[in-house]
Formats: sequence, structure tokens, C-alpha cells
Amino acid sequence: MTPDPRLGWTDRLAECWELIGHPSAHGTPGRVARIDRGWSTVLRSRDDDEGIRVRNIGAGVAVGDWVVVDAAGERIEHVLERSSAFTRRASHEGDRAVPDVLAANIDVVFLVHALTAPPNQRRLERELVLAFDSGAAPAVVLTKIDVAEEPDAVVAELSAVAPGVPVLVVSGVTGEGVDEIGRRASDGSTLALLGASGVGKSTIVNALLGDEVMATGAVRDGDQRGRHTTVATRLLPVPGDGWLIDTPGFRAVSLWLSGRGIERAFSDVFDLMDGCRFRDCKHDREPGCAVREAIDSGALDPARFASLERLVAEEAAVEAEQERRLRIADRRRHGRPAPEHDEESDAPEPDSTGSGDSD
Ligand SMILES: Nc1nc2c(ncn2[C@@H]2O[C@H](COP(=O)(O)OP(=O)(O)OP(=O)(O)O)[C@@H](O)[C@H]2O)c(=O)[nH]1
Ligand SMILES: [Mg+2]
Ligand SMILES: [Zn+2]
Repeated sequence: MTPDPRLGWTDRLAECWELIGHPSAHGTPGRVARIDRGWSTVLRSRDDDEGIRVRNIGAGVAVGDWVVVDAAGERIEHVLERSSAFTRRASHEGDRAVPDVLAANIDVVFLVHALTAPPNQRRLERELVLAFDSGAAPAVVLTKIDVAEEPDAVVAELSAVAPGVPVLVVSGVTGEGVDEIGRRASDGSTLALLGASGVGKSTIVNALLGDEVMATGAVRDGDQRGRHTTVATRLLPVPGDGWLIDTPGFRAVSLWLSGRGIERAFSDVFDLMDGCRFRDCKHDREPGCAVREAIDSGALDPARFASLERLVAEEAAVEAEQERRLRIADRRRHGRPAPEHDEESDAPEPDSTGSGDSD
């Protein structure tokens, strides 16, 4: 049986499936729609309302993943290579660099914020780096336009640090602007809604589905924080043949490294750097530094440049930590028979139950 293209199955996935010896030994790939501590709910078609529940211990799956279930229909045997994944560094692992995948195989990442409690520019810059790094196309969604006091100023301030990124202004309550989100959910593409608790992610989902599929919860009066109403990540079909991933609210977004997220999120600054006289310009006091000139002329906010430097340093630190762990694992393996279960890979599976309160 061929997997359902309306689940988001692509030629690229077909190749991955081919590589693992399809179809004789394995079941038809399905898509993870939800994860509950050790169990995955896997959909086999778009019309499948329930899916099957299988064990995913040790499989390292995330919602949105394409997986192959064993012949007995009991556990996940393979996770097909992801086309994209929104990954942050897990905040609960102390010093160790451990990835936490919030959603996989996504086409658009919506970074959701409420106009009533907008993020500062630095926070959005950081989220944009992660969003670009995911491999999906980022977009910013600003909710609660129906009750916002000075939306234009907020939109301008945030747009200034999101060059080339669409900024959508919506109300999940009145439905204003929600179509703009839904329009992107065509042809089996997958949209992910990410953002802090209470910003209105599930309210958007309900508006798009025209139904109260997801529970929503009031925010606290004072600081507008949500109460972590959504506790598990869900993959849901939306009209227009697309898919939507609703996630539990998160607070911490530490960098995980993968691609060129920083270059893309700060493309305006990197364009400036191309104009520096010296190729190895440190953008400090060198003559002919286009970055300094832009800062002096007011064209570039020095805080944005400082933010870029901080993120570069943070990424370098994660990279160094990853390399250190790889070296240790490598050294221990040498001269010893490879253990059946690599005892050194002490990274917990990114059992990104996406679980609960992912703060
Ligand atoms: N006025 C107004 N209220 C909204 C809007 N969107 C969401 N809300 C309200 O904000 C509160 C939080 O909305 P949710 O959709 O539950 O927020 P969430 O982002 O899903 O939160 P978590 O599931 O906790 O991560 C609810 O009381 C919603 O009714 C909006 O556009 N306008
Ligand atoms: Mg929610
Ligand atoms: Zn320079």
C-alpha cells in the first residue's frame, strides 16, 4: 500500500522508504499525530480519525514525523529522515547539549505572539534563528488585534527585526486575518504554531477548523501569561488539504545548531558585512567597516548587532559541547566491541513528547 499523499507524503519520503527496503518487511509508513509518554498515535491516511497507538520508546520521534511501524503493529521501527524540524536545546538538561524537537516535517513555522503582551525584538530575533534553522519558512503571527491598543507601533518594531518574513496580524476570536494562515495550508503542507502559553495558538486552530477541537484557557490578568492549557502537541487536518501542528506553550528557546539560521535571520546585517573593506573585518574599529558605518548613521540598531554577536557565541558554545560529546563517545568505542546499546549516548532520546509544559 502506498502512503496517503494527503498526509503530506512526498517523493523525497518515498526515496527514504525505498532505502530501508520497502515494502516487503515493513508496514506502510504513517505520520505521528500525537505523543503521550512512550506512545505515539500514528495516522495512515487523512481520513483516519483515530490512528493506531504504538510504542515509541527509544525511537526519538516528534509529532509530524513519518514512521514505519513493525509488522505486529506494536512499535515504531523507523523514523524516516525529516525534511525539516523545529529544534531547540532542551532547557532541563543542565549543561549538556540535548536537542528537543517540537515539530517535524513542517513547511511553515508560525511564531505566534499576542499584541497585548508583545515580545521584545531580541526574543523575536532568537526565535527567527530557530525557525530558519528548522528548514521551514518562518512567519510571524501577532494575535489579539481585536483588543490591541497600539498595534501599528508593535508591528513596525517587530517587522524591523524580521526582514523578508511575513508578519500577519490576526484575531482568533473575530477570525480577522485567520484566512491568511489557512491559505498556506494547501496541498498537504504542514503548518506549525509555536509560541508562549496564552498567546492564542489553539484559538487560531479552532478558528481555522470552525470547531472547538482544542481546549483554550484564559490568561492571567496581570502579566497575560497563559496556564498551559494545551499539554500535548497535536497534528490536525485543516480545510484546504493541509495540516496544522498545535503545540504546548514554551518559554525558553535556547539555540540548537543545525543550519544557516543566524545568517538568514540576520540577512540584513550579513549583507552589510559584505560591504566591509576587509574580508576578515571584526566590525570593531577597522577602517571601511560597513557595519560600523551603518550603526553610526543610524541605519543599523547597535542592539541588533550585539544580539547577533551573542547568538553567534551561543551557537559556538553548543557546537563545542556537541563536539566534545562526540569525541568522548568515539574514544570509548575505540578498542572495545561496540556495545549493543551505546552506553555513552546518554542523551535521552529526544522523546519530545513535546510534552506538557515544555518550559
Ligand atoms: N481577544 C482575544 N482573545 C484571544 C485571542 N486569541 C486567543 N485569545 C484568548 O487568549 C486565551 C488563551 O488562548 P489559547 O488559544 O488557549 O492560547 P494558547 O496559545 O493555545 O495557550 P497554551 O495552550 O497554554 O499554550 C483564551 O482566553 C483565548 O480566548 C484573540 O485573537 N483575541
Ligand atoms: Mg493551546
Ligand atoms: Zn566590518
